[in-house]
Amino acid sequence: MLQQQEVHAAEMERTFIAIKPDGVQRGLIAEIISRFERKGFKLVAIKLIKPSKEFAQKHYHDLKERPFFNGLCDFLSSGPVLAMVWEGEGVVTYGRKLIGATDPQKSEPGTIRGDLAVVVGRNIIHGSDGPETAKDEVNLWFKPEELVSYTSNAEKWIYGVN
Ligand code: IDP
Ligand code: MG
Repeated sequence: MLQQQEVHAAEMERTFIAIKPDGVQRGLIAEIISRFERKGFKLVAIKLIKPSKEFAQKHYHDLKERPFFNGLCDFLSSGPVLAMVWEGEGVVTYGRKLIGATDPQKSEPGTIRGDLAVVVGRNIIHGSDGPETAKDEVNLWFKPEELVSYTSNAEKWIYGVN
């Protein structure tokens, strides 16, 4: 029989979240991190990097046939990106909800893109779109030793597990 705490640990998911150069340049780092933190998700990795164009092309490889691919990769590699891994129950799906629709014109108010962005080409944040993509993106952006496993004191209050 799994103990309640082991079940809890097994349910933990991780997702890759990045604040793109426009979000960093506009001073929105604290605002965006705060939304994930206040929800109850746990930060397990973070770094500020300027990815190369080749790296950006790898990250967005599934979009390589799209007309905006080249501009998108130029943009991602143009400035600092704040790369993060967040952990929590349902964090992949709910992270996307916090972020809002790809086009900020269609994002609901209350979402990050809905509140803080206006056009699709400058929508300030990236979030993995599913559990498999999340694993691939975490592995692409981070080495295993950059991921920090720890118990947060708040967890028993967030999940109701003793
Ligand atoms: P997502 O970021 O919501 O997952 P994707 O379809 O994966 O959206 O597209 C990746 C990124 O490509 C978007 O966040 C946006 O910055 C950019 N993008 C998507 N569609 C367009 C477009 O029609 N024009 C310009 N840029 C786009
Ligand atoms: Mg996507």
